[in-house]
Amino acid sequence: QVGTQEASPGTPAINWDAYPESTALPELLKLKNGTTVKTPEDWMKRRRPELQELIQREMFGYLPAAQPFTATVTKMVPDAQAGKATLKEISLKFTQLPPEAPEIRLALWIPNRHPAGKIPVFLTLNYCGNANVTTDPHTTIHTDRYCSKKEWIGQRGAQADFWCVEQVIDRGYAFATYHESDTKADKNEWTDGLFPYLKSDQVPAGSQPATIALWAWGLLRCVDQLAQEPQLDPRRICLLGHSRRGKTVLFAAAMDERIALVVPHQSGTGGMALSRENNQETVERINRVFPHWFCGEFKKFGGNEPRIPFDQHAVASLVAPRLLLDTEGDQDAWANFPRSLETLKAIDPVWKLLGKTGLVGSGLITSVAEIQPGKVGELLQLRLPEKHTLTSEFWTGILNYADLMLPKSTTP
Ligand code: GTR
Repeated sequence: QVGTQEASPGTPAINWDAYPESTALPELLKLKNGTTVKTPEDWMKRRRPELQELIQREMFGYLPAAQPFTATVTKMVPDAQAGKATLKEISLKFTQLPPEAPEIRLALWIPNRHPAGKIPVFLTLNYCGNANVTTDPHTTIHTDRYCSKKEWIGQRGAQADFWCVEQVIDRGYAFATYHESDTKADKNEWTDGLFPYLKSDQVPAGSQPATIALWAWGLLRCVDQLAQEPQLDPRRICLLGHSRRGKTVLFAAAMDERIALVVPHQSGTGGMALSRENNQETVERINRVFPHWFCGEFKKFGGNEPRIPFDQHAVASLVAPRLLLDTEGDQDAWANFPRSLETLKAIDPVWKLLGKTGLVGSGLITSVAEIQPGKVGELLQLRLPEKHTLTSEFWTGILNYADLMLPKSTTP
């Protein structure tokens, strides 16, 4: 089974010749065969697929193929959020998987008042159930899925101050979310969720999709649905996740070009922070404490970071030429915001190659007021005086950035 100690490839099988040591970051703009990447086409058609293959095989496991589903609206409330939004609860049931395979329960709030045209949407992955994200009394409470924080199971609005759904709605954005345990519980067990149905005999044990890949897969199925929603703008689908879920949204956006803006909030090791010279959470520790997040192959790099044939800059580079807003708290050292800023610097040449601005100046701003036309590019770190959490002030920055940088609305 992937993610267990047995799944780890183990030292004897590792041919370290295939993983030459380098403390410098592996080059992004060079193909495996040594050819320099010179054109946008070289990047998009040749280098990007190479890196996608590498990060899946060695770190996240292979993202399973999309699955067809039927989308059933299980609840529709036109005056949710005190009349400000229409709540749509949609069950995604996978038609080619056995009937006992769990469905994904997507909750979607669409603002009732918004500027003319199609509506942009923020999609998020939640920790303990859709009813947690808002105090809105209409959201269905589910208690049948795993959450390590037991007191939050079924607790309406437990994370309302964190998700700020009303603020998002007031700004004319839709808000969508699903509970991670629909696809995979956050623990080192592999019998629940969708893993039993999505693992593949074609994939080696050490590269089976691990938890983060399964969560990302679920988000991408939600994107399948959101892109079909007649009121929503498929060109303005934004993804936000916090911490382990920040790692997840970064991977999802790396794999799927439909994501216009990704916000890996305080994503740390395995997310925006480089693994090399990471003086906070090491690869050894993350693999030991959370053996189920990354695939078996990734275990061999614990204590061997210079052997990783890529680094997190390779994951983040796959978002090019789209928008990547790295939000950090300056009291959240564990997430390693300096090494995340290094990632932004390392990937900037890719945006420039694709004809984009990339970073403006150092790429770091420390207040929301600095989000102004011409002052920020597609790559930005917004670092606020905060701990390891999401706040209304972060949302203000995220929404201001989205207003400024997303493509303009398409008319319906
Ligand atoms: C920590 C873990 C981090 C981060 C965090 C979280 O314990 O070391 O990588 O993911 O959990 O998800 O809040």
